[in-house]
Amino acid sequence: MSRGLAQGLGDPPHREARASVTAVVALGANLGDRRRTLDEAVDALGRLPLTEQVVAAAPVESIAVTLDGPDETAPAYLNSVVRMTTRLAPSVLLGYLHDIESRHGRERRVRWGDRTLDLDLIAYGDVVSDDPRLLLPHPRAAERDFVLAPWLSIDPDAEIPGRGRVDALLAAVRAGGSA
Ligand code: PH2
Ligand code: MG
Ligand code: MG
Repeated sequence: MSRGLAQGLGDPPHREARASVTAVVALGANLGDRRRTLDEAVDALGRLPLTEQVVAAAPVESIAVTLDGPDETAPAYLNSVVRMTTRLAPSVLLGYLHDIESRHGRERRVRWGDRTLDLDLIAYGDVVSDDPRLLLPHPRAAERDFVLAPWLSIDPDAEIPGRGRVDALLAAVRAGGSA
C-alpha cells in the first residue's frame, strides 16, 4: 500500500488538510556534542508545522555499526527515537529531517560513516512503500536494537507496519545477538 506516499510525493504539500498520522523518527549522532545535538534536534522536531504530541525517548549509547559490522574503535553513538503526530506529507517531513541534519553539519560522504546527526523516518502511519525516494517502514529498523529499544521505551505497543510488534522484534534481535 503506497497510496499515502504517492499522494505526498506528487502533491503540493499544503493544498488540502490531510489526516493526522503517527510518525516515528530515529535519531543518531557519533560526532561532536552528541547529547546537545540530539536535544536540539528534538526541539526542532517539536517546532515542525502541522506536528503535535512530540515524544522523545531517553538517549541510549550504542556501538557504531558499520558496513563491516559493529566497530568498537569508531566513536560510539547516542541514539534516540521520537514519536509524533503530523499532518505533513511523508516527503515533506523527510525534507524537514534533511534540513535539520544539514543545520547540524551533516555531511554525506561515506555510507554508514561517522556523522554529527542522522534522522531517519522509521514509520509513517501504516504506510508500506518501496519507492526508492522513501522506503517505508525503514528497511533496517526491525534489526536495530538502537532503534527498537528507545522506541519501545516510549510506546510499549509499538508495531512496525508489515513486520510486527517492536517488543517481539527486539527480543528476536537480542536472541540473535546482532545490532
Ligand atoms: N546509524 C548508521 C550506521 N550505524 N550505528 C549505531 N550504533 N547507531 C546508528 O544510528 C547508526 C549506526 C547509519 O544510519
Ligand atoms: Mg540511519
Ligand atoms: Mg539517514
